Amino acid sequence: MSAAQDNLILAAQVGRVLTLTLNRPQALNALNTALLLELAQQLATAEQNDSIGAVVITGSQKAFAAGADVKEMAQMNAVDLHRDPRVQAWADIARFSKPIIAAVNGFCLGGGCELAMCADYIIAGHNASFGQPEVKLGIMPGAGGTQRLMRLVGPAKAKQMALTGATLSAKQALQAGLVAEVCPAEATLDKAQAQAQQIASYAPIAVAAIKDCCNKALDVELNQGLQYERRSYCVVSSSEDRNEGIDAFLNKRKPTYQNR
Ligand code: DAK
Repeated sequence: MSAAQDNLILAAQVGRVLTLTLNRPQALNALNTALLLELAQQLATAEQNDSIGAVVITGSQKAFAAGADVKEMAQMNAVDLHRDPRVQAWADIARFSKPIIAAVNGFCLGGGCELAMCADYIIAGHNASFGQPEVKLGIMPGAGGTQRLMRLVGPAKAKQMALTGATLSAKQALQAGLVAEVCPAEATLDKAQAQAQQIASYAPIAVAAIKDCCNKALDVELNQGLQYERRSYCVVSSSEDRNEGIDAFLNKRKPTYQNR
């Protein structure tokens, strides 16, 4: 049976925002290969769809995702790992060019935490808990957990989390810089969708360049990053939407962006 037939991802577009809901409630949304491939496929389609300006990824009230699927991983041998299709799916998810907000309630562990960190930022419900418990299974984070945690929360917290497998509460995750905002669990998705609609209402060329430049800052040293930003700024400034945005401001009207 194909992933699409399983409905492992529920997709719903409202306005310019696509919400993708992880849908394996019986396994606390554990990320099996089929689910990951379907998620990557949904994003690939959204990438080409100009009517989508931003994406929200969410799970259930109980779990954003409790990690990679341990039952599936238990069946994988070294050859399977060598040919692991999840690797490409993770890379595709991470390089999606439009903004993604992760709306996280409940367990956000292992690969679940890694997926949330692939988003541009995380909005968490009070009941959310974050962790990289792979070490407790004799393995280690395999989808960027060590690298992204180090950049988001710094060495002390990142190593404490990855080496002990301890979880952070939503409040602790906020203090550590892992999440952008904490709210009541029942408000998480609405809040993420509202912010995604706001972002999606802006000029797509500017939004994509901001995401790209912010990500670049994680890869290069300051001077290179500043040069990259300068070039991007010039490209964005040559867009028609730049003229529209400034003209709309000066004439006290709402801009209408054309993605040009
Ligand atoms: N995988 C598969 N099934 C899971 C699961 C998981 N990660 N987490 C939970 N489930 C399943 C449980 O087995 C149970 O199913 P049944 O036994 O009823 O069939 C059901 O979900 C409900 O779980 P519990 O009964 O355990 O629920 P509790 O509320 O008591 O406990 C829990 C919730 C989240 C504390 C507990 O389920 C738990 O500790 N889960 C495992 C958390 C974990 O260790 N996560 C890290 C997994 S390793 C890679 C990319 C990524 C990764 C690796 C490689 N490459 C690209 C190479 C990532 C690795 C990981 O994430």
